[in-house]
Amino acid sequence: MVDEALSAGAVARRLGVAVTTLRTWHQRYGLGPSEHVPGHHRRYTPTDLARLEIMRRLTAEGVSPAEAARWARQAPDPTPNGAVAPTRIHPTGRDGGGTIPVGRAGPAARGLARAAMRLDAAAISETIAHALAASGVVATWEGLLRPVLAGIGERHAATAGLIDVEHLVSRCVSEALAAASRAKVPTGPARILLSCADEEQHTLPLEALAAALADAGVSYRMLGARVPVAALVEAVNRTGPAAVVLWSHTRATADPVQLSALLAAPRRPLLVLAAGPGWRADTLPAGVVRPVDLAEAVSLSAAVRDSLNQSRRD
Ligand code: B12
Repeated sequence: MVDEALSAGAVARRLGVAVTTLRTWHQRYGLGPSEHVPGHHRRYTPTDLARLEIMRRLTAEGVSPAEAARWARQAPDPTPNGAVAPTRIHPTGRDGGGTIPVGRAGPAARGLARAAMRLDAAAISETIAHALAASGVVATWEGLLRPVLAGIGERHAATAGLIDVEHLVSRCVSEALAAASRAKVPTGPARILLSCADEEQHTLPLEALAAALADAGVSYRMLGARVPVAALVEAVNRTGPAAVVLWSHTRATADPVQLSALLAAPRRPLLVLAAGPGWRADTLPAGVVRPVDLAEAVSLSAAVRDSLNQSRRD
């Protein structure tokens, strides 16, 4: 039993609720961890988890917490012989009437998707912050944020709904990535310029890149969303970056003229990266590089920064 018992943080992530919510359910309604190993914090058993899943589902459907707790406590033990309780719940009712598909992503992504459907900002933020601290930016982006963002996009495309979910999750992701960037501000001149293409509002991938660069000790300057080409060229001429990463998420914002303008700038950067699914490989001007993913964008940026520093030393 001890092997299957979970910490409060692990249970919160599986259920997609905040740890503070678990604490309240424990203190007010007696739905706490029952496994006690001397010298350790109490742990949640599969039976505790199953009761909490009932609590989460009923409160999400609008049942009062006191009433939901009564049902949860009375529920027959669903895990005879210590079998692990199922953790996959298909939200209904107040959860928004559906799920966000996350493919083969792990339990944290499923927890994040559930929290997103409930518009539970505290749980969303806590899940992301925990993943960033435990696994770093690149792994959190690929294993947690990307699957959930892509799932939201998929559901939105199929139903035209979930705009509230998309906005709330975007905001929580931005805040968490900004906090991660602030926690590790690199020293040295900012040699990498990050910018969205003109009229491009999808900034999250660039924000992930910023946080990953901070993690890797690479200084950058971030211009953010919707940068007109004249302003971009002006920024290049004023700051002389070694690399420019220009993000386009959709065909509508992927005008290759923006890339040509960078290549023609008086202080032409050593490297121009056309990042994002908007760009079409066959329309890119010669000399522009297209990264395949976040990790490659980070390593190309770090490499060009290093080669510039090296040539300045020689
Ligand atoms: C969040 C979101 C928004 C938020 C953005 C908030 C923000 N601050 O970024 C808001 C609400 C603003 C928004 C607005 C719109 N959106 Co939107 N949005 C999304 C959503 C759900 C996630 C975007 C994201 O961050 N994706 C990140 C990952 C999941 O994308 P990816 O393509 O898999 O990325 C991989 C590659 O690009 C590759 N890669 C290659 N090089 C590099 C380099 C780096 C650094 C990185 C990180 C990755 C990378 O690796 C990535 C994975 O890491 C997507 C769904 C989706 N699938 O992307 C829709 C989506 C992109 N949006 C869409 C649309 C239509 C819009 C709007 C036009 C809606 C409207 N009618 O107003 C506007 C566009 C406004 C504009 N002009 O830009 C469509 C685009 C369809 C299309 N192909 O043209 C999508 C696909 C949703 C859908 N299925 O309909 N959106």
